[in-house]
Amino acid sequence: MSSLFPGLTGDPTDTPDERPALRFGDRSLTYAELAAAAGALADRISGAGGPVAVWATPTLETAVGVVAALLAGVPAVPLNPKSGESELGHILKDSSPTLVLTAHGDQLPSAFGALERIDVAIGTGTGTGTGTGVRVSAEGPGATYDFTPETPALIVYTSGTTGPPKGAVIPRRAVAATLDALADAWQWTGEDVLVHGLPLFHVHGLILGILGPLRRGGSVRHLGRFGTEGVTRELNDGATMLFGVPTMYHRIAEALPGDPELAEALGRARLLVSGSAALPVHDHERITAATGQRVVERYGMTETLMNTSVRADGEPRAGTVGVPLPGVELRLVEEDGAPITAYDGETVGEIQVRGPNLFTEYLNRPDATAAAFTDDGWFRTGDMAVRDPDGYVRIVGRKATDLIKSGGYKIGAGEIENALLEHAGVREAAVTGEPDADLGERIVAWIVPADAQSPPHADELANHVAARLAPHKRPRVVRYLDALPRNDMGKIMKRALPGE
Ligand code: MCA
Ligand code: AMP
Repeated sequence: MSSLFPGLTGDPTDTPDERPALRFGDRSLTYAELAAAAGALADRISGAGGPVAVWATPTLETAVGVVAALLAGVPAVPLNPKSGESELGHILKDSSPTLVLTAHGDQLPSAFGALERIDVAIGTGTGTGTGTGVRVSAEGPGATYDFTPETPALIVYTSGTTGPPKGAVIPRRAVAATLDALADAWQWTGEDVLVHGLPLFHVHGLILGILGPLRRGGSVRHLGRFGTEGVTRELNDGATMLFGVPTMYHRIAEALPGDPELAEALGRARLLVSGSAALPVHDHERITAATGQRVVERYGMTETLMNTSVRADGEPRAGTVGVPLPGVELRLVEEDGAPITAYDGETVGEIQVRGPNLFTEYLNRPDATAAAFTDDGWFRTGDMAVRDPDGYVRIVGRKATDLIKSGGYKIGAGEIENALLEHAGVREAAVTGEPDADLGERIVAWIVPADAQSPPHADELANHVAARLAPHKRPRVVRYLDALPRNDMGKIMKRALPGE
């Protein structure tokens, strides 16, 4: 297939490409330096014979490691470096990586056992922009690595309603298709400089936020950690686009009244994009009032990459996720699967999508893969929506009540319940999401303690979940009950929980 990164051929007969590619804090790489570092690593890992794990800290090493895997045609499995023991153990067992890419000095948990580790070497040119020593990369002239458009690019783990996370196998053609469709919708070019502080183990931060600028030949500046000061600084220093989850835009909206410099910097941006969850209309309005800018929303999913977006040249409309991206077929269906033809802003149906942006399968889960698609290849998103007369899609809810979106992370109630039940002080557990102004939804644990006289403390339960799964999956609120409401079949009736 054509190169995923046309600007990264690293042909030594070319003039070294001194344009900036990646910047994390005070460390940066030009295209020539990235080609050198990732090309050398691609050579080392090309014979890996299986996926390579990437310890996905928000660093240059993660970006170089993933690019190297893509150059070599080897699938990358980005890992949350804050993963707890059982989540990490599951992902390593399920994806069977042949080695793990890390940054020098990273401490790896014992779950890695004796797995080979390669520290990503950035090279002496780091941050200096020398651009010398460029070699021919995998996708340049004389490429020797084997891959096709269907070769897996990434395996990204995503939560379901029950059980441990599933690995979504994302082929190279899906990455190319989604990034090119976004380029069309957002008039995204190599002139753009993106700023963000998203984690690098999910689609949003990694595929859109790192691979996106590299595919366009533009650059990205990663904040390491999201904060409004970093956003102000980078937008004042030439950055043109900002990507974030609604929690980040909510924090921006909260900060704006007391921070005129932030308002001015945001006013200067070419495009502000929000995704991963719904951005409340109130936050849209506060940002527009303070900056004159309209935040563009796009809608996607780990399994489908991007499906819709408000276009940069289209009419902005708060509360909608815009129109289907080029190449994406989108339909709404009734409960029985019958397509809805109405564009009336009222008739609610489940969103189903089809197109080159879709994943291939859930790794080792043919049952789950089969259940996710209709017989004629439509992917069932589980998101409920209406369509306005002009085709704008408005998401109104979700089919599964057992999926929680907190801070833009998707979290299955079942995996948290299972972790809570492993605590000796917990007899029964139910997990729900409730509205939260900052996180969108916060995780609430309903607990029947094993001993009513000495129930486990809320912090202890939060730490227990954080250590097993991940800190963002910890309950933010714990409520204690004598018994969980159950129906005649013994099934927990979450809607009957007090306050639900
Ligand atoms: C707190 N911490 C703990 C505990 N409590 N650590 C261990 N045990 C505990 N009990 C630590 C956390 O690890 C974290 O550490 C810090 O305290 C604050 O935690 P938290 O409250 O979770 O963080 P936050 O500041 O509230 O985070 C808000 C956030 C974050 C920055 C918006 O939620 C975030 O990055 N969200 C992005 C999610 C995302 O990218 N989703 C994309 C998937 P430390 O301070 O060291 O961090 S969706 C997707 O990809 C699709 C395709 C799409 O459409 O985009
Ligand atoms: P994930 O599986 O973590 O990739 O999350 C995908 C889910 O995030 C989708 O199925 C939607 O429910 C939600 N989502 C993503 N973008 C948006 C958006 N702009 N508005 C509302 N929900 C969104």
